[in-house]
Amino acid sequence: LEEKEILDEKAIGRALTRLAHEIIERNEGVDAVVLVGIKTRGIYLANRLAERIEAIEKKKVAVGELDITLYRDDLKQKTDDPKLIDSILPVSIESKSVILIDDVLYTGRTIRAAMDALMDIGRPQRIQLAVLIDRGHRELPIRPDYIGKNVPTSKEEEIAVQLNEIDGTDTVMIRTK
Ligand code: 3GP
Ligand code: 5GP
Ligand code: MG
Repeated sequence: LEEKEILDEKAIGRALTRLAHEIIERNEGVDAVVLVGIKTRGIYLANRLAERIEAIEKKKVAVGELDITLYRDDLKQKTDDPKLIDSILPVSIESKSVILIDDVLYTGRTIRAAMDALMDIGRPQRIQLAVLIDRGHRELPIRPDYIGKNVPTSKEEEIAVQLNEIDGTDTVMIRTK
């Protein structure tokens, strides 16, 4: 097992600060923006982005969360089909710019399920995607609008994201299994 750090605490902080500025610029402010974090670590990233955006714009930004899980209703079924299991959205997403936030983007299947769920909940004006790490290997035509860092990986490698809120440390590592 081999492990290499690709982002330390400072680098994660700088990436999030840049993403906050990019989100504000691309949306001409944040009046119609709702940040939606995906399951565990995407939610902490969404909260951190909201803090930064609020510090820059002096305005509150709504943060929601989606819990999407790999769902297998048939063990013989080989394909992983992620489904929404829970959502907490504090405001209506009707006509809003919803920004989905996840720690790692891989096949894109989780994001597809997240978009499906949002469309069932309301009719956002647009959906954008922000990820801390894009590790490649997309299986769907999905690309992020905001990227912390592009990390080309092999399928045997894994990105380990650790965040202070749950892991007690801020680091992103690449691991060879
Ligand atoms: P997260 O809270 O950082 O999102 O699925 C449980 C956790 O394992 C999630 O952590 C998920 O992102 C992480 N994980 C790490 N590597 C992989 C992977 O290769 N595939 C999937 N589906 N989840 C992974
Ligand atoms: P997807 O393949 O649908 O893009 O990714 C599935 C889920 O697993 C997403 O929530 C994504 O963040 C996570 N994921 C995929 N690959 C990795 C990885 O290498 N490291 C981590 N930490 N999460 C991953
Ligand atoms: Mg994730």
